[in-house]
Amino acid sequence: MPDHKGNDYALSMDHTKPEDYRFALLRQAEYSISVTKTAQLPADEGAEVAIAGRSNAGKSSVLNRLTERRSLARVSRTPGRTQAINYFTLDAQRRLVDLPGYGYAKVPEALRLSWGPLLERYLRARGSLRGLVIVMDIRHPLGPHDADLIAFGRECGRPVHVLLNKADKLSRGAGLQVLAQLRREALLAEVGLQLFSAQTGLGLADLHRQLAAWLGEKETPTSAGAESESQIGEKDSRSGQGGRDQIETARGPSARLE
Ligand SMILES: Nc1nc2c(ncn2[C@@H]2O[C@H](COP(=O)(O)OP(=O)(O)O)[C@@H](O)[C@H]2O)c(=O)[nH]1
Ligand SMILES: [Mg+2]
Repeated sequence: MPDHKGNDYALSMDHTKPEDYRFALLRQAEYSISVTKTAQLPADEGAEVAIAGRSNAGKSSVLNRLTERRSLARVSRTPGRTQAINYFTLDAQRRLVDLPGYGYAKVPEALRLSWGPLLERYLRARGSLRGLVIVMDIRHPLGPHDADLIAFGRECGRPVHVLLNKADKLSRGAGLQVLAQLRREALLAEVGLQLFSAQTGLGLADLHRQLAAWLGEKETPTSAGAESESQIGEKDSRSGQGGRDQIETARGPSARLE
């Protein structure tokens, strides 16, 4: 995480289209447990959302931004926990789940092989898993590991929401171009896709809305006509919310996803 003053994200947000929705529950996040074996998983009840991404895409920074809790990233960096499934409790029934980073060359093959099956079983069988957030660096989007995870997640029937993180590194036009290009990928036909910046907070309201939808908060509708700054694709229907004009509900035949 680059240095931030405690409150500067509000200043760096785009005020031309105020998008200040926050799912307050996320601020309750507290580290609870690191899991390396299926048997250690918390009781499979309530609801949880998992976040994944290639190492260095900014997963820890996204978690920090999302929860406004810097200590969460520190937990994920603790040796031994980087290859674990890290749980963060939101309340008695809801959790955020930090999945191991992938595509990181320094991870020994033996480790990779040992957490692969855990991750696979988790994605296949976890009843309380409501959705998967996948963090990508917008400058290197949809690498082979990302594609594998999305394909596998979809195969398991998991809703997927992709963050094109570090959008601050590109001009707005260039960012939108990447978004439009990815929108045409068959693999992403039923996947939510948005620009994001853990550094500036771009797209944060959209991400909060997605998590609120998955984790079960009744959202108060935003003002009619408010448009999403970062999002043109969305898997789940979000009726009754602002920003619909910008949201193209992609519901192609699921047969397109093998
Ligand atoms: N410019 C910019 N840098 C970012 C952003 N998100 C993360 N980074 C930087 O990318 C690097 C990796 O971030 P980190 O959160 O540790 O990635 P992780 O390995 O996926 O957990 C760090 O140097 C971060 O400061 C972002 O939105 N914009
Ligand atoms: Mg990290």
